[in-house]
Order: sequence, then C-alpha cells, then structure tokens
Amino acid sequence: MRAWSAPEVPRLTQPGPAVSLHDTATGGRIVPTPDGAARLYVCGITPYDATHLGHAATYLGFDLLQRAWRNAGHDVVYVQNVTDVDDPLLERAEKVKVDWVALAERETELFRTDMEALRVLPPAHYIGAVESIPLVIDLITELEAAGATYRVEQDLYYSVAADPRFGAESGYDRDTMLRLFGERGGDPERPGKRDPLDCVVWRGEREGEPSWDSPWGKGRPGWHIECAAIAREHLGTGFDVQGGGSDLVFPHHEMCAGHVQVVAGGAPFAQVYSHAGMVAYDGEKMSKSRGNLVFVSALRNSDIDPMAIRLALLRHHYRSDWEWQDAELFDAVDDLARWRRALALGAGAPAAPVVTAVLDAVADDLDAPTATAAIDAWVDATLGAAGHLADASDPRAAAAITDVLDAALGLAL
Ligand code: 5CA
Ligand code: ZN
Repeated sequence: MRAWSAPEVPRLTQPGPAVSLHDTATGGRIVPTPDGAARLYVCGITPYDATHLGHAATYLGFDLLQRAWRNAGHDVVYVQNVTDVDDPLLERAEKVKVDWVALAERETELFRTDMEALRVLPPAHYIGAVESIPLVIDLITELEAAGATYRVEQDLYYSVAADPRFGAESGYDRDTMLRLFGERGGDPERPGKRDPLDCVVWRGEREGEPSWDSPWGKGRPGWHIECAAIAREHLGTGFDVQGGGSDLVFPHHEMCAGHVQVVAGGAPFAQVYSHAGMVAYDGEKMSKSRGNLVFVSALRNSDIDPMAIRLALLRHHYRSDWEWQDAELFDAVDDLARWRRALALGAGAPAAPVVTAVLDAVADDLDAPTATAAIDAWVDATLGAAGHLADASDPRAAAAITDVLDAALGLAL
C-alpha cells in the first residue's frame, strides 16, 4: 500500500542522546539498542471512519520516537498496518450500504492526508491486511505444524497454551484477560474452545462476508495474526519496539507476540512493548464505536493550523490518559503565534541549552511536555514581559530553535 509523503526534516548538528522508553512488559525503562537500523512496528487504523484526535495522539507519540532515533543517528525501519478487512469495517459498510473496499480506501486516504498535515513521518512499509493474506497463511501453517491450532466448526483457533510466555507482555491476571478479551473482539464464551482466551486465526466464510481461499477453507484472517505476520515479514523477530495505544495491550499485542514466539524457537517477538495513553472526550475514551469523536480533518476544514493541533497534543505526555478540551486548541493557536513572533526576531536568548533540553526530554521516554516547556521558557526570555526583544545575546538563536522544533517535535513554524 502507498504510505503518505515524507516531510523535509532538518538534520541537526548536535546529536540527540540514546532513547529510553517505558516498556509495558517489564514495567520499567528500556534503552532499545538497535542492531543496525532501529525497527518499529505501530498498529495502524481500522479504516471505517475518519482519524480522530486519539489516533492522532498515538501516531504523534511514535513519530517522536522515530525522530528521536534519527536525531541519535539511527536509520529507522518503520512498519504500520491497515486493518482493511475486519468486523467493525464490514459492519459499518453494511449499515451505510457502501462497498467495504471503497469505504476502507476512502478512510485510508483521509488518514494519509491527516498524517501529512500533522507532519507525521510515514512508515517505510505501509501494509494492508488484505494484501498480506499470503503471509498470514504462511504463519498459520507454521503454527499448525507446531501444534498450536485447532478447529471449532469452520474456524481455526490459536491455543494460548502453546506459548510458555503467554501473559508476559500484558502482565494481566486471568480475570482481567477474560474481561478485556470479551470487550475487545474476543469470544470467551464460545463452546468448543480449549481455553476461553484462545483466539481465531482463520475465520471460516460467513454469508455476505468477503473470503479468500486457504488450506482451512474459504475465510478471512483473524485480527492478531495479521499484525504478527506483517511485523515478522518486514522486521523479523526481536525487533526493537512494538507500539500502539494502551487498548491494544491485551489481547492484541499479547496474541501477536505469542503467534510469532511459538514458531520462532523461543525468540521474543519484540524487545519493547510501548503503549500510548487513551484520549477521552465527553467523559469517555474517544472511540468510533461510541461516536464521541473530534476529527483531525474537521479541525483542518475549519481553518485550524495543523501545527496547533500537533502542539495541543504534544502538551500531553504520550503515556498519560487525558481528556480533550477544545480550549487547549485555542491556547495552542495563541502559543504558536507568540513562538512565531519570537522566532521572527532572528536573535534571541541562548539557544544551545534549549536545543539540549528539547533533545534530552524527547529521548527521555518521549517527554514532549517538558520539551515544549523549554521552548516556552526560551520564548519568554527572548520576548521579555513587554513582548519586545529582551535578550538578543544569541544572534542565530531563531534558526537553531526552528531546526530543533521541526527535527525533534515535528513542529514546522
Ligand atoms: N487496526 C487496529 C490495530 S491493528 C486498531 O486498533 N485500529 S483503530 O483505528 O481502532 O486504532 C488505531 C490506533 O489508535 C491504535 O494504535 C489504537 O490503540 C489507537 N487509539 C484508538 N483510540 C484511541 C484513543 N481514544 N486515544 C489514543 N489512541 C487511540
Ligand atoms: Zn495491530
């Protein structure tokens, strides 16, 4: 699949430090040590509705990681999927009487334009589930050979008992797993399963649903096996970071890890499991199924500067759960106007310590709020209380701040 186009990113003369990240599996900090290029997989959208601010916040979080790695001197291989066939997409297409392929294409295209506007660096490999069906079939065939699958009527299930590390990624107890599995697309109650937590890897054909040929009959892939197969194909095993929102900790990322680990002879799926917090609106997690959404495209259509959307999101740490308030967007518009006023002066307060502070903050578990606060402090020092040039001791300050704003935070002003 075509990704979106890459923005120009300035190369900094000052290298950034090594990046440390919170790891969901261990609950601690890990400094991934990329062997060659840094390898990142982030779960992509299910394209049945427009990009909302929750999606945008998650992809911005991982965009900071890609930028921090680049600033630290690494090449990055970034892979993202598109879940372009899945229950919620097919249900929406049925409800609004549009072709599911056309719906997926249209919403994926809107997502591309949103990501471009927000200056999110594109993945090197942008891969749809439909185009990955041969990879999925290969991986299921290997799971079958490892004795990790069984049938329930026309469907093929993966047995969680096959992975001795099952549970290590999320660290959840069984009751939590059972609850989340039921809430997030699983079928704990289905009779005939060996373990209620076992998940579908190949769903036999149902009337009115699209299907593909496979050794298990006509059908379509389960959700988790898609990301497992795509990540393994493009990043291998033991890649650096598996990412997504925290709603994917279980079952999605646990199952992805299990599917690959069972056939990888004990190698881990990923080194670090990184999760962004959930953005809420009107008191609840912003979600397509609840409909409490603020769309990036709607804000753009009402003349909001995409850089203000970006700044408003960066004011929150990627791991925190928080609630969107419209006022924060207008604050970001005002902040950018002030930042631009300071940058237009050319000279300003000393930039070098600010550049270091920004690079250090982003490398320290992607701490964008601390980084943007360092820019606020520079703007305050430069403009002074009266809003005129108060500190011009660094004649080239604005150029250095402009570059680090773009390279580290993706804010092109
Ligand atoms: N296609 C699957 C992943 S394979 C999926 O979860 N799609 S999604 O469209 O529902 O979400 C896309 C990404 O946005 C996922 O990483 C998800 O964790 C994240 N996300 C969804 N809702 C929110 C939210 N309210 N706040 C933050 N991130 C969110
Ligand atoms: Zn995924």
